[in-house]
Amino acid sequence: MTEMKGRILKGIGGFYTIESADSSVLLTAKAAGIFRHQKIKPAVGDHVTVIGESDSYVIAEIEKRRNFFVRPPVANVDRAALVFALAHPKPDLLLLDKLLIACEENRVEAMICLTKRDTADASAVAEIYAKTPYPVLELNATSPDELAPIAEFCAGHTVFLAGPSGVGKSTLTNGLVGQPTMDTGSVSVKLGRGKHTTRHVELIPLKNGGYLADTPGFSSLSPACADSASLAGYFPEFPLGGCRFLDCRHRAEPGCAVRAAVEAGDVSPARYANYLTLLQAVEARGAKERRGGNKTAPGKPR
Ligand SMILES: Nc1nc2c(ncn2[C@@H]2O[C@H](COP(=O)(O)OP(=O)(O)O)[C@@H](O)[C@H]2O)c(=O)[nH]1
Ligand SMILES: [Mg+2]
Ligand SMILES: [Zn+2]
Repeated sequence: MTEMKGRILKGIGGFYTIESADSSVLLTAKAAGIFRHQKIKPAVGDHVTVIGESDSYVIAEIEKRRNFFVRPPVANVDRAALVFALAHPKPDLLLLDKLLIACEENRVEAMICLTKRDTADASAVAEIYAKTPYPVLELNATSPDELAPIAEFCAGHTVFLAGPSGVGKSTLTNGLVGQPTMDTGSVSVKLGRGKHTTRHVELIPLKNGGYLADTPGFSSLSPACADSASLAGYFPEFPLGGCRFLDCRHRAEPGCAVRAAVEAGDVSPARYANYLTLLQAVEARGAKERRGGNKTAPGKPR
């Protein structure tokens, strides 16, 4: 009877590929029956304890997750490179800010990776993020010489690349892992989407240690940003706590420190504008939920 601590790299049809903590052993295990009763499903990225004999290993324990992404299911991601092209396609900075919020919510350390620098100037986008804590990298993703900083950011971590299609995610993946694993550039005409549309996810070992979660895109990353009060907290460069009103939403309230910071040039007007757009969306969603809530409680006295 052996007992081994390791990590799930892959799971297909109820069989999980588990790498031992020292990376010396790879084995296949099934989930212990108890998880089914508890409605817990092991996920790629889980840190687990495996017990058993050769031929019949069982996942007996799953460690508490740092975070969990649903589509595709992957646990314990700690870093993400948010990949946006400077041109072709032109960068959607509202989407970038949404992904940054999702990273903040899930305690994933984000870096901004601006590709296609060989075709467009990066200074305008770089300036918008200069006052944020996020590292910004500008590069030509097709040039292997330029991958060192992103490789360093990923090394030793569990990472994913997120961003729209056509920005260079597959190109970067191929540069970061040992051998080519992803189709690049080719969009299947029949399907109208990238070829890499498989719903299963796998942790691919990186050249310099760590893993890349081979996720197809960013759909798993829609931010929850629960309510309008917490939204500003996901903009780390906003000076919170300095506003006159405790419940300031940083719109037109007098004595707002965030607006003052925008005027002083310490917060980018573009980030602030995206904050206002998202604030409105969160409030609209909140109002809709409240209306829905009333409908489901018809007997409630007024
Ligand atoms: N000129 C240039 N082309 C790039 C760059 N990054 C990616 N590409 C090209 O853009 C196309 C889409 O890249 P791909 O990696 O498939 O994007 P994905 O959809 O995000 O996976 C391919 O033809 C790449 O060769 C870059 O930095 N500069
Ligand atoms: Mg791709
Ligand atoms: Zn304020």
